[in-house]
Amino acid sequence: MSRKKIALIGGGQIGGVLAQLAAMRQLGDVILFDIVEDLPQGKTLDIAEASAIDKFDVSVKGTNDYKDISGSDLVIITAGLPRKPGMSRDDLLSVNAKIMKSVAEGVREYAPNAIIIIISNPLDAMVTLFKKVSGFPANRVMGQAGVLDSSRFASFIAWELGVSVKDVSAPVLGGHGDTMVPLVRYASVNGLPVMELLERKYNDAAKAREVMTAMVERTKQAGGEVVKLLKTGSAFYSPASAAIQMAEAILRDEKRVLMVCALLEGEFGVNGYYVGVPAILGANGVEKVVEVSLNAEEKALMDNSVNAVTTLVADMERLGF
Ligand code: TXD
Repeated sequence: MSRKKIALIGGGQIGGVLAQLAAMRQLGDVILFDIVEDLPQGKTLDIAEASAIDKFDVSVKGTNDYKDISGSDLVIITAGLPRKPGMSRDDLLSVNAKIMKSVAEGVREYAPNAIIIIISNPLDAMVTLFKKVSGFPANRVMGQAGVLDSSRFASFIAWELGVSVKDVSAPVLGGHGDTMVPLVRYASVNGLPVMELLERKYNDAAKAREVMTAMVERTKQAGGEVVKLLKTGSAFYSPASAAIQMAEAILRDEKRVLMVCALLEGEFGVNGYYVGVPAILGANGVEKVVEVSLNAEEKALMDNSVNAVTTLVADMERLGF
């Protein structure tokens, strides 16, 4: 079996960590693209020079030329500006849309058969735009947000309950913004409902609800919490880990059920919009959106989040994209 090829578009904070993780997990040969001269070449040289220590023999190279992404099986896109303190993800819309359009044109020309994972913000709009400009089928164009948002929610639950985070599963659906929907009812510690464990811990249902509400709010604001601490730029280790989990599921055809920003065509009552939902990821990309029932309260939260996505997409269209 020949080695897979992974192109990373954007060689900034997330792009650099992606390159290192992809190499260390030997997912395939890595090509890191950026418009800044020498930056991707410098980062990849640095990473490759650790290959004797970390024992990987995939190649890791940098480029400023789209030609070098030819033949890629998978493309992960982080090109675009990150948030500064006080900015919302949506504030990045016009500048990042312009960048995403040029990236989609480059990828369409040189990697027409690749599966695409988009990370750039505002996520739901950037995925929509890439799909539109590239004309790629929906199964090959997706966004990363839910894996990270769910990991953040799971981390807070594990820390609160004093249990291994390996046992916590805590899905977050919806758009990648303040309206995201952490699904409390489906959060579990190895199948055991988190709410019940919290109620037993505090022996007080009201207190348990209060603690859960605080964790839900922290999850929604988790990106901003990191932005505020870093002062320049946004989270980059965890978004890279999240996208690598998706990449691995695809490249190794794992059929994992992960939270993915996928095009909905009727599922969850939504048609024609990219929204975060559970989906099976395998060799064909998004192989199936997995539907689960939502109760009235969850459905209202999901509708609210979908509304935020449709408004964002309308704003982008008004800007001429
Ligand atoms: O979970 C998620 N989806 C996210 C998304 C979590 C955190 C941050 N998220 C977003 O990812 C963030 O808001 C940004 O829009 C992207 C990338 O974040 P990163 O922290 O990596 O930003 P950097 O370090 O500024 O890197 C962006 C790189 C930088 O090197 C630019 O030179 C490059 O993008 N860039 C381009 N590359 C290719 N082509 C073009 N046109 C281009 N323009 C800038």
